[in-house]
Amino acid sequence: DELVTQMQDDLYDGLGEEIVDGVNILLERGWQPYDVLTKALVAGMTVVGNDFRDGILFVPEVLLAANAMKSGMAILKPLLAETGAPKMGKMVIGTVKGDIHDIGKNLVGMMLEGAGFEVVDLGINTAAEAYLEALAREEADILGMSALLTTTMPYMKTVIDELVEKGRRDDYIVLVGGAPLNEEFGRAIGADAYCRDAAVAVEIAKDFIA
Ligand code: B1M
Repeated sequence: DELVTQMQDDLYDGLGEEIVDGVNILLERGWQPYDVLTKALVAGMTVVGNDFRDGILFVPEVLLAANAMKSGMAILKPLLAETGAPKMGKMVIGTVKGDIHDIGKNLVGMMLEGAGFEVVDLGINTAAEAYLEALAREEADILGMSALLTTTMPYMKTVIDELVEKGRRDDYIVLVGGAPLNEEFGRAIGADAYCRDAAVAVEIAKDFIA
């Protein structure tokens, strides 16, 4: 599809208004919000990520691309959330301390809301105390943590260890995700599950709650 290719280019160039237009056009053409999200926005961000890795793009450009992506996600959010699905449970989610990547986390939150979960988003750079405090205050069922850096993913273990130490580990289902993680890492740090993407996170959360 030409428009999808164009949108991926626009995302690469950090053109927020064009992304908003593209999202609206695809929706008018009858695309499902989830397809717009994955096939246009997430796929476009993958291209950005590759060129960032290869030293072709730098932080300022990637930041523009991320902001353009967020403009598109803002349109999709209410569409993904308005499903009238029965209430499933409550998740506290946040990106771990030292890490400011939030697009994947936001996406997971959006999809979970769409599936009927209540989501309390602690934002980025979240310290263990903040997770523990929010889990108790919100009487949450699930803890979700996101990390995009190899240097911040070990912090997930810090949070889980803290839960263990306080005797609260078994009170919550702990789900983790983020590009550098894998299933083995999830097991090693004592999480209940590693979630490859937002759709998988929804399926796993549902399985645990059911
Ligand atoms: Co950063 N960055 N970045 N960055 N950045 C990566 C992660 C990197 C892989 C790029 C690269 O080199 N190829 C690299 C990490 C390398 C490593 O650790 N080995 C990197 C780096 C190095 C950095 C800086 C250190 C760069 C610098 O300053 N020199 C710096 C760090 C800042 C910090 O956090 N302290 C930095 C900064 C930034 C920006 C600010 C410019 C921007 C973030 C903007 C924002 O988020 N608001 C940015 C971006 C955009 C990226 C890439 C290009 C894209 C990330 C993204 O949004 N992907 C990224 C490249 C990449 O990932 N390949 C990169 C789209 C998103 C939908 O996918 O986040 O994977 P993702 O989420 C998925 C799944 O992983 C999963 O579901 C999501 C949806 O399907 N998931 C979960 C994620 N979290 C989950 C939680 C769950 C469940 C599933 O809980 C239950």
